[in-house]
Amino acid sequence: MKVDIKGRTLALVRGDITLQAVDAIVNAANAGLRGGGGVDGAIHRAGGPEIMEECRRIGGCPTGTACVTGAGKLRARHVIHAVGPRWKGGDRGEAGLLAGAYRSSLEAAAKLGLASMAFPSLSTGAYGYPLEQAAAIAIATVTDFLKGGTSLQQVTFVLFDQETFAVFEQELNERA
Ligand code: AR6
Repeated sequence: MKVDIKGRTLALVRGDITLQAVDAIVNAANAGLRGGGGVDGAIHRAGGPEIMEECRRIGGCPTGTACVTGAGKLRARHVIHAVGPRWKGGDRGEAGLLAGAYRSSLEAAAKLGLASMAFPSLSTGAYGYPLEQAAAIAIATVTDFLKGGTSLQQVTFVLFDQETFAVFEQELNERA
């Protein structure tokens, strides 16, 4: 599924983000940039050890922000490590932190002058963020950013499972 936002494309696909041929893929990282399971594990496995070496040099990245490394053996040129919040019930600033993780990633890509990037669904796996609420924040934050004018020509959400894809699709249909 694709929608046009002021001449830019917002796309949703089902798949594995490590296989995407885009300028940058976004990782669902932790604040220590220590690696882990889910998307993070898949990216470090597929990209090889150089990405972790760079993460260790950076040392960490606060929740609600994003940090950039190279992409090792991946097809992408950069990995943007976005740190979404762990869900703690919704009254601990989670919504602002999740929007911040998406916005910081978009800003980092624009600062590098990139044309294309791909996001997974941040925080909705191990971090337990309710899927409908997270999808609404993800779609709203990316849509607002693309409306503002940027080097980015295409942003793709690469969603791993059918349920996540369906919820993002419904959210985008409601906003389109
Ligand atoms: N491509 C795209 N999406 C994927 C892939 C993949 N290869 N693998 C999993 N997903 P999660 P979080 C989906 O847990 O909730 C890690 O240990 C997955 O189905 O990866 O932000 C980190 O180190 C789900 O929809 O990220 C952190 O400690 C979504 O990606 C912590 O987990 C996010 O799930 C971050 O947790």
